[in-house]
Amino acid sequence: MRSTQKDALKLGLRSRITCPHCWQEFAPHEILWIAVHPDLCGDPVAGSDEQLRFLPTRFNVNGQAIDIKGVPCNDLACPHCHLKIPRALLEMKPLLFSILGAPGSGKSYFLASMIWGLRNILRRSFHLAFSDADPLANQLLNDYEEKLFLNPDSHELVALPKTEKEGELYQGVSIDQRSVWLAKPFVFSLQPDNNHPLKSKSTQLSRAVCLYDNAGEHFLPGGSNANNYGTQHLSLSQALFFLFDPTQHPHVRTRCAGKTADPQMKDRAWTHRQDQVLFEAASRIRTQAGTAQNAKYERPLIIVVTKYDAWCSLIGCPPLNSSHLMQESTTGGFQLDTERIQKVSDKIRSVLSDLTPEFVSAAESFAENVTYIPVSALGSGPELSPQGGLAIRPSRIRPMWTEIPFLFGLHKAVPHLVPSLSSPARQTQPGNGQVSEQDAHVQPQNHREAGT
Ligand SMILES: Nc1nc2c(ncn2[C@@H]2O[C@H](COP(=O)(O)OP(=O)(O)OP(=O)(O)O)[C@@H](O)[C@H]2O)c(=O)[nH]1
Ligand SMILES: [Mg+2]
Repeated sequence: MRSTQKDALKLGLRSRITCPHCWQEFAPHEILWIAVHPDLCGDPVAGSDEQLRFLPTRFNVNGQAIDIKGVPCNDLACPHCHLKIPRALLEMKPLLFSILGAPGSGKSYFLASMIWGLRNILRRSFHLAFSDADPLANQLLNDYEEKLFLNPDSHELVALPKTEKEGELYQGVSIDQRSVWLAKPFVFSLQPDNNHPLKSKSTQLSRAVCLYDNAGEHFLPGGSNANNYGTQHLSLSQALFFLFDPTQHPHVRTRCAGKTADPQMKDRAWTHRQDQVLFEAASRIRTQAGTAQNAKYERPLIIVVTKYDAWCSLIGCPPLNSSHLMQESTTGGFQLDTERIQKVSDKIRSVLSDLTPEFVSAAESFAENVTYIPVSALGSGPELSPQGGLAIRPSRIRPMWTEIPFLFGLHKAVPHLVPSLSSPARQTQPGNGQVSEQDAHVQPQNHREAGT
């Protein structure tokens, strides 16, 4: 049986596979298949609306398992939670980045804008092929991208829905006779393309990138319980992207008063204690990882400072241009200017230390390596829609630096995929941590900066 299953799945299988839903590890021969015949509807773990999962005994010549009604199957499932496993995870190492933050901090818009930008910039600048590992499973995120970036009615107001607890982005399964909720992963395959200098090392360097869009309420103190595993990815993540939204802070709102028309800075303000959200995440990570409550987190903590368009007056409003952080290398492809990212981080840190000191101390008491990266998923503020919510006109969207946290995290996790700039001949930038002239390049109207 073992060899049959292994033969059927073929090609460079990993010896252990990690499920992107429940994060359990298992061997390839344990993987289940999803039955296709309509009579085989109902699975004791995945649910009564789901097709049966089974351990096959018969395969056809194409390596497809045959269900008990004789129909060849294509899809695979985790032996623990019975949820569908994209095949990329059988062949590539998983790379998980957790996106966390308070409700309304901009997670869903950031994720959509980041993925849209990465689809272009990774191939064009780093010779990396980046694609949906399972387009059906990524459908919701693709819909978000289409709404914002490919909308035929680009002058109409649109909005992404608030992520609901136990809504579309979660899946209920029955494990050990208990109903539990798991976060739905978005999985992408990332691999060197034919022009990448390390194409021959593709097997070692390729990654199955897993991302999640949780509801902010799940990160609030008390927001997770024994039946909700939705935030368990935190302790497995190779880097944490904590979305800090300055518009939620009363001091920032006071300082920016009169300098922005964003309704979130006035009557539509959200106010969550984001330092408490970070403390809560820190405590969950330590508990899940079994480390002491005072142990420092050693992986990168990237504070993604969202809605830059709304608070940029605090640093003189230089627009952020991703292409200025890439420099062409002599060996082909581009290198990421991590030095300049660090300088911008220093600048943002000093502004936040002044206005939101409790948050900076929360971040730095938790993690060893903290980097502050400003982004704007929209590039301009939303407006009040006639229905009373906040909405944006796609024609006004100009993302700023939304790919940079991912590129920076990827550089830290797999340096060969996104190398950093190390040329001594490079012009030095001002050492005072200010956003430089080049970062402050003004984009012409109606021109989306390459890669965003
Ligand atoms: N000014 C400005 N507003 C933004 C930006 N990105 C998102 N927003 C606004 O922030 C609000 C919340 O954004 P979401 O992405 O839904 O926030 P979230 O963190 O996913 O919230 P939950 O799903 O409730 O956890 C929306 O009304 C957006 O219009 C941005 O780049 N600039
Ligand atoms: Mg959301």
